[in-house]
Amino acid sequence: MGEAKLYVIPGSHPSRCAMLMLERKGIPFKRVDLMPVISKGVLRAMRFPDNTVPALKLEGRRIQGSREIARELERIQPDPPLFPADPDLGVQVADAERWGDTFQQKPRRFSWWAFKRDRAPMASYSEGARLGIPVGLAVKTGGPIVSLSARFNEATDENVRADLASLRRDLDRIDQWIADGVMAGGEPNVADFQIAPSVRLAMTFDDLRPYIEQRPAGRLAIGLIPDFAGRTPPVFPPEWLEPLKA
Ligand SMILES: N[C@@H](CCC(=O)N[C@@H](CS)C(=O)NCC(=O)O)C(=O)O
Repeated sequence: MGEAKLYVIPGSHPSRCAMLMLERKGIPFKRVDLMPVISKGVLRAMRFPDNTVPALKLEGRRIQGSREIARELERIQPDPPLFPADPDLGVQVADAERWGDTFQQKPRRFSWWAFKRDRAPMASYSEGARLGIPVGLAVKTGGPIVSLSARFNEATDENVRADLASLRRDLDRIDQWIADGVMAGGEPNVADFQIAPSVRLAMTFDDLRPYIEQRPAGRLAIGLIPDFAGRTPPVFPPEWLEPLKA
């Protein structure tokens, strides 16, 4: 097997999902760190079909998207499995994974909304990354990247406030999957790997961590990813956090 190459953006939660799955499968890979926005051009130039990370080059094939990568890894290296053998559980896990793919958008929007207000915390998400330029410089000159990313991801006040208002329900749903053994049921599965990085990214927000860390969802995220880089000090208007308190 030629060396796998995984293209990521520092702090990107689906990128972390792909890294976790490659590690779980014991497939060695080289991580290539890209800057947001610039990543799009690089991936196109590399002849990937789409312009998002994670993007994986594996045995000459180009696989893009965390869910596609999960399936390809399972195909080439069935052990240890990412998908449960039991068909009923398999359906539930696949449903949770699909939901997790859309849930990704919330912590993504939180990040871009926050960086639009203050770029300084961005540096902490790039700890250990190799971007080709010093992280401090990337952050200093990163205004246009942040504006564009906030726009691409519709990180508006209205959307972020709504995302926060529904976050408690999302966490309840994840906790229920954990209670039902769909997630966190022993060997980590594809739903764990898909959802935990999103929860973990949300936990890098000082505003959100207290509402997540004591929950089963929070414990799962910390357990699978103890070392997620990044921290954002309080940033959301307090009234936007009210629904989390109820
Ligand atoms: N649902 C896709 C989402 C991929 C995605 O949107 N990735 C973001 C980073 S988290 C990206 O590449 N954004 C482009 C950019 O920031 O310029 C997956 O799971 O792979």
